[in-house]
Amino acid sequence: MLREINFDGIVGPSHNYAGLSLGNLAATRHAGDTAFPREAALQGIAKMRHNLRLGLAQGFFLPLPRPNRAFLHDMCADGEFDPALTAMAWSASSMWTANAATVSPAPDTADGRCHLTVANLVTMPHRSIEWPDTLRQLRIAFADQTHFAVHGPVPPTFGDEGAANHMRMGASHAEAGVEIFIYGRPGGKFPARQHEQAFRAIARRHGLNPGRCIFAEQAPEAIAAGAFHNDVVAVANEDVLFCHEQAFADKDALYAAIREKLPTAKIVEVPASAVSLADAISSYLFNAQLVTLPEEVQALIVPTEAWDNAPVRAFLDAMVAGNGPIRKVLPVDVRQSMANGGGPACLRLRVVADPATVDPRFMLDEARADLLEGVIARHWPERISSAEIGNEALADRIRNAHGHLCEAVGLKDYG
Ligand code: SUG
Repeated sequence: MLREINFDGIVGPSHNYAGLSLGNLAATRHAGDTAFPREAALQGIAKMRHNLRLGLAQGFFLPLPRPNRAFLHDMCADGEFDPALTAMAWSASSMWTANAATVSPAPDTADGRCHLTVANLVTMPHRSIEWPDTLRQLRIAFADQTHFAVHGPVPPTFGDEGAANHMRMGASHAEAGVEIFIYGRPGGKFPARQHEQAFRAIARRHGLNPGRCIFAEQAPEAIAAGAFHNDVVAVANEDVLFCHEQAFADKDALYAAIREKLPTAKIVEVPASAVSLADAISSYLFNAQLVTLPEEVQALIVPTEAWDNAPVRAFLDAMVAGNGPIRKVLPVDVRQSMANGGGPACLRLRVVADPATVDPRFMLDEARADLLEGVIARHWPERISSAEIGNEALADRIRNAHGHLCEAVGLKDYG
């Protein structure tokens, strides 16, 4: 049976705050802070357990091998210490699996398979080095070619950040959906990471029906305010779109296109008068997981930062008290990831598929959550300060921790 499976990225043992992402205000603000990789990874497992207990299907992806020695070698920087390049090679940024790939589930595609295109992430150097290892992992997890087609990246001239800028709406997950691709236009205060042509290429290679695709521009003011991905200002699930009033360049045209293709669509727009763009971005209200619970109601899984923000809380209380399509709000604590600009939605990649067709080593249940927790508690560094980035003994410890995790889940060769 087709279900939505959320694949969360396990926070890697090299998690640190290096301030690598221009336009990502949280990451910039926390540059140089001491990070707590063990706590970060345990927060991630707790979020997965939380969602598992709601009756949702949960999978995970492994952290990528770090430090990335091949990158330092390619940059001829393996002989001498270069702080900027070393920080890139050490980044644990693959935890944000919403940027791993763009996913078009089987009901939407011409050949009836679920198509995944790994994101090239070219705009940020530390993220541009993720895709080869991510692709290797996707090809293991979704190796069943009768159900999945896993594609390499689109050419790097066209920046692609994957599912973080992609929304899918439909009557239910298992029915043909409307795929909505949000891109940015360059020339603003901060980089527009998602290029329109990258998404148009993905829609073609996934075999989508052009009549069921929408391409729309993200509001330049949203990018300038710190919404470096669309999932910082909007999230969709089945027939519900939850978004900020200032998320899109031409919201009326977008809403009309959605309603034309999906007449039952419900759009929950948060006005700037209730929650300013600045509050939306600092609280990550929209970087939430909007999910359909087994009892068929929709719930919004928000970061605790959203719950603690007064105007956001007032909006959420009124929303739940009203008769809207989002019936529950459930806060989760992912503070270590949040400080790098990664909320609950950044940490997961949604794949609509039959869980039985996915390599079982990537699926989570309570026993495997225990296993992951045990490895993390034993091997993840407790803290990493900025002065320690590049330390050889710590690098060995990180590689060793990664090796233990791969071995524990039966993916020893993914080292
Ligand atoms: O690409 N942060 C990530 C956060 C990604 C969030 N993902 C989504 N919105 N889907 C980024 O900006 C910061 C790393 C550092 O500075 O150390 C970082 O890469």
